[in-house]
Amino acid sequence: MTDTPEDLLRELRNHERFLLTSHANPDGDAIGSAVGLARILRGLGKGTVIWNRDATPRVYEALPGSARIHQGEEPPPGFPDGFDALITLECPTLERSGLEGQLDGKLPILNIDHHLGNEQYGKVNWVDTAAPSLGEMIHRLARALNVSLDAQTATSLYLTLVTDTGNFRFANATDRAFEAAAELVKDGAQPQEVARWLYESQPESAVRLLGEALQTLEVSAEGRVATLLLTKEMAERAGAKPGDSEGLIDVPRSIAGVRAVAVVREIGPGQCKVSMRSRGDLDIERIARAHGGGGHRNAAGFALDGECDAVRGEVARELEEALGSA
Ligand SMILES: [Mn+2]
Repeated sequence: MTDTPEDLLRELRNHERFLLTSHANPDGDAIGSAVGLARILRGLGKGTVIWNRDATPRVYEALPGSARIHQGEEPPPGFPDGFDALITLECPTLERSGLEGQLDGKLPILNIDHHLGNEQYGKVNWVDTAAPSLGEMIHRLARALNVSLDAQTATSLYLTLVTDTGNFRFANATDRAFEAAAELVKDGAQPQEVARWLYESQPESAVRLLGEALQTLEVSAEGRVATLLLTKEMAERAGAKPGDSEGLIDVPRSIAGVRAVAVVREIGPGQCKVSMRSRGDLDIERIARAHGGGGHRNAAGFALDGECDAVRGEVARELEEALGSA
């Protein structure tokens, strides 16, 4: 466990107006960490604004404080002169925040992350790759700053643990994750509330869309590759809204023996978006990169022109090949 660096604590104490931002397509860790840290800093009498380039996914809108997040292509009002420091939350590169090229060195950057390969682009860089979630680091930061957490802040940080550990199922569900969770619950975090937002708040259209998509399930390579299609027509039949396909990819992933999955989504005439997941050391980032996309070893995606069916066939073949050479 890396200690909260003194130079970070000093920067937080010495500045008054913080802009907080996180990465493209923010997840529960990005949202919960930002909302939690903003509340902690406000508790110290600091001014904070949270801005993300991309919108908050619907499931996290229930988190108190998430409505205060500014969102849009343009940085928030007052940028950069109205701030005296920028805090980037789990952005391995500054590009992930969308603020690259707009800073001109005007704001010192405090870079807090738990990802491998962080480029240490900040004035201060606190990167702990063993942290179960960024929110767990923010929890430690609060203690180092001697700030006691109220229930809302605790719930924000608890949310980060639940989402980043897959509800305490992944390899990062370490003793540290459970210890932090226990402390946050003591501080008033509401696990039942968080579970309701994440697992019991689906719109009917999302469940109908799942039903449509499951009709297209194909399994190949002796049960090791599973793929789904999602066409515009299916989305229309389900009455689907943006975000309804969120989490869909976890359904084929739940099949016993499956090593790699893909969801091929039609985004326009003859245009598809491919999302992939894999288990263990099966590297699918390589496949995504070859098609001009990206991601991580076990979660990657790209866009490809072609009819959905043909794209699905090609993706399935590439996943089978990757399995063969893994
Ligand atoms: Mn994270």
